[in-house]
Amino acid sequence: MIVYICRPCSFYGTSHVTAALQEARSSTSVSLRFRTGRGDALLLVAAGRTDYLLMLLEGGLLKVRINLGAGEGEVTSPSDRRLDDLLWHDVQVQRNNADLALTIDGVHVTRIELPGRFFELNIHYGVFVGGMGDFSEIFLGLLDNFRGCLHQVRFNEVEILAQARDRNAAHHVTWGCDKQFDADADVSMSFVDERSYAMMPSLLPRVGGTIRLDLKTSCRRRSRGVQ
Ligand SMILES: [Ca+2]
Repeated sequence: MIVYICRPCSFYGTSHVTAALQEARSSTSVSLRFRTGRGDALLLVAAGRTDYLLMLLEGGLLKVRINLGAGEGEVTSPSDRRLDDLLWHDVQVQRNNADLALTIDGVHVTRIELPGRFFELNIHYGVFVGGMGDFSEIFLGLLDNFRGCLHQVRFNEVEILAQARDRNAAHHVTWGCDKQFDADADVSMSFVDERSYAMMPSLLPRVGGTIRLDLKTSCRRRSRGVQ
């Protein structure tokens, strides 16, 4: 028996994890824990040629969209409880044939009945977590990659993160929940390579303005600075 050691995993908005998987089951069980400050992001997709199961954040709520081949069913977490608050949240999706239940933090349960007469979720391309990389066989809309921490991501019996770490199928992630996700406005910011940038939308009025900042660098080349 293979025993995977489960650790949280940090995603930075360009990260994703994959698990090659082919199966056709009439029941599905997905669970994960996440924390993020972003309200719109892809969490997980299990992709077949026409079937799929998609979990995403939209406006701070968690949505599950699933297509077993006869059209899409969708279930959303309670609208009075945003989940993009940087706290850990537990998500469980349990499907038996047409009956789908979404449970948030062990207490908030939402159920739907899925359409159709056949209830196998046919997965051909595998499971993608946090983003889809170059995968484009099915189009599920334009979805931002996840940014934050994920832990205990389980699709049926597969521990996705731990398996991906051992099989080199984790891209641009780090292991452990990065302390940058706990940083408040008083903590200084590191720009770690030439692609790093910070964006301040709508900060400056059209007539101009001033930005003040303290800078510490060992780089002697001139950067392009603020545009
Ligand atoms: Ca199917």
